[in-house]
Amino acid sequence: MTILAEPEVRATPKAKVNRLGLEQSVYRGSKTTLCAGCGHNSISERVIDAFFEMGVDPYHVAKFSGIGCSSKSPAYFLEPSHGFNTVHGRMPAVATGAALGNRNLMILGVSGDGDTASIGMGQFVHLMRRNLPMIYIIEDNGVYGLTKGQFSATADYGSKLKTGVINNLPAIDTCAMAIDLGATFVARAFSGDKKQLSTILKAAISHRGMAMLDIISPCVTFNDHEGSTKSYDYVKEHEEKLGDLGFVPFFDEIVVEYAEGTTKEVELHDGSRLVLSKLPQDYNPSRKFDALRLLSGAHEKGEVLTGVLYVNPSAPDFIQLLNIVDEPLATLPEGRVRPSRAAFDEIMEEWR
Ligand SMILES: Cc1ncc(C[n+]2csc(CCOP(=O)(O)OP(=O)(O)O)c2C)c(N)n1
Ligand code: SF4
Ligand SMILES: [Mg+2]
Repeated sequence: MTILAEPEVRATPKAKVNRLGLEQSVYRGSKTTLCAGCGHNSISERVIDAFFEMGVDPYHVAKFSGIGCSSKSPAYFLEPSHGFNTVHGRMPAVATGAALGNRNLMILGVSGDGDTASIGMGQFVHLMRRNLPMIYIIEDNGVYGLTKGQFSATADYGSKLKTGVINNLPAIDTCAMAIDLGATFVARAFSGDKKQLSTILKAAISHRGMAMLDIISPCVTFNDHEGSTKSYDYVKEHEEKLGDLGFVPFFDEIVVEYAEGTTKEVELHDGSRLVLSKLPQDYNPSRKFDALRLLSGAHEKGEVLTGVLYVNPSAPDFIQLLNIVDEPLATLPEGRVRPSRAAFDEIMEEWR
């Protein structure tokens, strides 16, 4: 008689879940159609990680973008979230409307350097000064990638296109502008620096107010060659980090060690802590002037200063300033948003 061996019972490894019980796959999106190696793809991966790890409810996120390769990115992450791909440079107006219409949504905007600093500049500046609670990401490659690589307004003076054309116009620094105008969390990162970018994204998720992140994101097709100051090689060689970052989410008990005397702790709106270390001695992330001085100094040296440059967790955001009701406007019944006949007549009477 043949004795059959017992089938081997193997436990299937359980997928890791976050504090909402969701697997990371829920935070993914469609397969990317961007070029292989595009910095924008790395940013999408970090967004997936950060939203998963922070346990953000993807059903309460609304993604907005303009037009460009970068603006296509929201299709590649957070599939269950609301999404609105707007007109070129007009994302801020649409995102503002959504934020006011439903204050319970977490607003995430993704733009490009062309979408923000050229056609969208008028909308960008007002968005920053309003301190709208949202995360605004610029995937910054110094070119209009989607339209075949013309210089954008963030291209550095003297940088060279693949065609040999030299940029003879000064660059716009979106971080310096955002700090000056009133954004309350401003950072610069590099798409290839996984650890730093994840930390900055997680801190931005915890901030209440405008979190503006300029992420240098090389365009491997039109702007990753010798002579470009936004290529992988150039940024890797010239990146100057503004301290190492450690972020401790409020629901996680990770203990991070920092060298004595070289740390600066910032309490964010929700009580999470952002710890910056190895800062220059006189650096304080709550002082606008210091951030602007450092940015300007790095720029003069041809360096890319990365890190959280400025944080102000106590400034009122646009929704608080408008003093609108606590419930999302979108859920108010008609009886509360439409004046009664008598109230309407009274108003009209005042104008007689
Ligand atoms: C009103 C309008 N003007 C011009 C264009 C052409 N256009 C499409 S994308 C783009 C620039 C995109 O550059 P950027 O925002 O830097 O995105 P990237 O592709 O580099 O990620 C331009 C000029 C357009 N689509 N609509
Ligand atoms: S053209 Fe440039 S920006 Fe657009 S997907 Fe390709 S590498 Fe990315
Ligand atoms: Mg671009």
